[in-house]
Amino acid sequence: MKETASDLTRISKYISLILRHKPEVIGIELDPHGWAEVNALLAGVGRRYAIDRALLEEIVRTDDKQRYAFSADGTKIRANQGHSIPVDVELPVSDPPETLYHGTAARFSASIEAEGLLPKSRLYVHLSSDAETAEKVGRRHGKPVIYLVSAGQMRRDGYLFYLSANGVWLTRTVPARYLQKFDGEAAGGSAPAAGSRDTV
Ligand code: HQG
Repeated sequence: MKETASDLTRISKYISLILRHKPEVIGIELDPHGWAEVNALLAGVGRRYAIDRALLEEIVRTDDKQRYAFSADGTKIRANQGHSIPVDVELPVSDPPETLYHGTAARFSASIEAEGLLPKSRLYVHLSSDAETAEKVGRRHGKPVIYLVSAGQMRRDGYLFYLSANGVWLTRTVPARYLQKFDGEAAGGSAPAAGSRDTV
């Protein structure tokens, strides 16, 4: 029987859990660079969902955020970013654009404006290169709020930025002085420059 899109999403979420957070749920370990053996992953996921190599390849190929990558020889797989367990996925240090975006929930604003952006359970703070993506990320947590991050200034001040294989910008923390609340209409797709900026 052919899997539906929602079946694939359910399996993909389980794979994310394994490759980013809890490989132990299927009794495997990731290597220091975040790789899992494809055969071990298939065996472990297969105890819960019908999966084979072809389906895993379809999930990797069609993933909307390109969350996963196979090793060059195809024997290993890892998540491109989003980990809470300490692995080094060999992210290149990269010069960010002048402005990046972070979407969060309104209820976190007071804390964020007091202590800056912290990675919380993950290894890095996740930043987007466009406001629309940040808005979607924020909506996962509640009523969305978007912050502009003065990434270029941070870089000039010595902070390091990494660009994941799937285009997510990562950095360890963002002090509050580099944040401005963004009051644009990202969800409607209007240009970020049209929004007003409130200094935090
Ligand atoms: C918030 C998804 C209070 C932060 C997305 C966020 C992303 C603070 C939450 C990726 C804070 C952590 C990551 C502070 C940060 N006080 N709250 N000082 N500093 N926070 O899920 O960025 O679909 O770990 O704003 O697309 O929401 O899973 O991070 O709301 O790229 O592939 O603490 O996950 O990708 O939440 O999302 P998360 P995130 P996937």
